[in-house]
Amino acid sequence: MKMNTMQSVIRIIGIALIIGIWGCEESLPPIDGNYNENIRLNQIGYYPEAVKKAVIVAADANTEFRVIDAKVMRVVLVGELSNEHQWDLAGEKVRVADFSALTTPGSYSILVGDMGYSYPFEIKEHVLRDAFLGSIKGLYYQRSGMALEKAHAGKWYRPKGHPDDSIPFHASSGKKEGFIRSSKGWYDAGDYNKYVVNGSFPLGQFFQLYEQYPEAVKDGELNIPESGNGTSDYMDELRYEMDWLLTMQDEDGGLFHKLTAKGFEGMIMPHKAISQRYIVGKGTTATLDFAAVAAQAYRVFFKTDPLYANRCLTASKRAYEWATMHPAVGYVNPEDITTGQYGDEDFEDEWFWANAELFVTTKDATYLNSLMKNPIDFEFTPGESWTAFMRFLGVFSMLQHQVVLPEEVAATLKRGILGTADALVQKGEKLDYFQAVDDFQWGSNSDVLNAAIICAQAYRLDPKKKYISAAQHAVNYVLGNNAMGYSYLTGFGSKTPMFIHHRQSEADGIDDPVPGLLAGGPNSRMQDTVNGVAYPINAAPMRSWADVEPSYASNEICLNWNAPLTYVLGFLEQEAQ
Ligand code: 9MR
Repeated sequence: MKMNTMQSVIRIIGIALIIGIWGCEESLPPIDGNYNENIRLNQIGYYPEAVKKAVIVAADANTEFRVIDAKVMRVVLVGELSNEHQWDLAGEKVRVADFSALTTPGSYSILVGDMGYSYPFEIKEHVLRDAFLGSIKGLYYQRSGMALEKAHAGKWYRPKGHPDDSIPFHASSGKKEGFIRSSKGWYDAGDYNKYVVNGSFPLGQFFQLYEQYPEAVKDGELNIPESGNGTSDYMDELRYEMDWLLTMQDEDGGLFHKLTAKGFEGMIMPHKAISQRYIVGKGTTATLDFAAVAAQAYRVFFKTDPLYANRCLTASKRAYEWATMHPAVGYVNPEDITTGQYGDEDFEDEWFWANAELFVTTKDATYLNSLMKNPIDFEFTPGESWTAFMRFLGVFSMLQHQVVLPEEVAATLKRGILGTADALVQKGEKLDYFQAVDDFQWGSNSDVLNAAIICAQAYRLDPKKKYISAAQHAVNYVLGNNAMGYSYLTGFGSKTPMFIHHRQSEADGIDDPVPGLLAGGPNSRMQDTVNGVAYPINAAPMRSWADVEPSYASNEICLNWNAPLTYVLGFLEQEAQ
């Protein structure tokens, strides 16, 4: 990633000349807090060697931009804006300010003609560290069955909600009577229910980061109740979810689909949301997703807690057995249940993921033979997420453990990922705001980031700058370089969502929403307009977003959206400087 010395020298001379031409005396308008929202950039900042491009909406031709060192109010770089582009996904006419040449650490703002200043940002190493840790701490705030103490939660402390220690079965579970204890776990999203499909899938993404970068988060870094216990705070947080998932396995090995109230609760605090909850449904997707993540759990917990790891692996194999006997049991909400369905009638991706993780963990060729029966689909399609992106998780795990793979399988996987990543890089070069998604659906921010994960894996296979830049552009997009001009991560950036669809944030009487949660993002389907949500008029796909609490289709938060953000931020913190 380092520039060669000659390039650096030329760059420094260039910047010195520019500053010389502009002179230090030129008086700059004060930065008085009136930032111009039409100058879009990553509101947190950039690594020194990163490609850095701000996007300026509706700027005049021949306008210059200047990067100002905000501490000493001095121009450090002057550049020309690009020609104007008509960006249809964003519905905007834009010019680009490329300030990649600026590599000196500092606090900056961009001044464009007479438009004024951009939001402030930093250039430094580890610039994304706080956002990375924040995105994990967001999970702590989602913990069910536990009071959040002031010492860890700050002003967002709250009483314990949803002990879930005695939950009756709904008829759809196949059980006629009885109760189970199904405590712990994270709330899925803005609602308080717990879903096995969307517990397992994001947990798999979180585990992936740990397997690849076990040192990414150390003990004591997150200020959670387990801090100081000698194991990574990250793994402590993830175990809180794994513990719950284990409770959702039936005696015969199958997984119940979800733990839920019959309908969504009102916008009230967890401890006040006391509607009766039930164990609902049982099916193949939940069972296979669990089998996959529990096999992964064996690998990531083995060093610190072999007993727990073994328990996870046994549970994984039992789940897999159940799925073998029940290979295609779908899930549809029963008539009296209206909460998240997470239904999927295509079981192939789930089979693939379970086979891949079990093979990597056990090295039993039966799993590998089973997954190699069908050609592997390497195409990335926006909107797959919890329905299909898990096959990529299987591929990533296999590539991570290439030594256990036959050579030709490893070669196929490598070719597949590099091919997809190359296509995504190319898309990102052409598409609005340099990201790779051209269809903005429910949870689009996670699509942008899932595409980035593929590029991150490509980088791990073949460390070319284009792959890491693609991942960085995706992060820049969610942190402010986008058509809404918002950093979509609550509490991180200058302009962040204030009215996420999140029951605690709505009900706690605190102005700031719970931090570290990623809003779903623009959703061109706008399913919630039926409930009166108003989107920007004639919203282009990338502007189909509204920072209003009722907008569950664009402004909710969700585990499977935080997960790829954590992964990509963690990856960049380890690999990019
Ligand atoms: O992310 C889910 C999206 O793909 C679906 O289209 C949508 C409607 O079924 O549900 C989304 O998931 C929600 C889940 O059903 C309930 N908890 C909140 C989730 C995020 O909005």
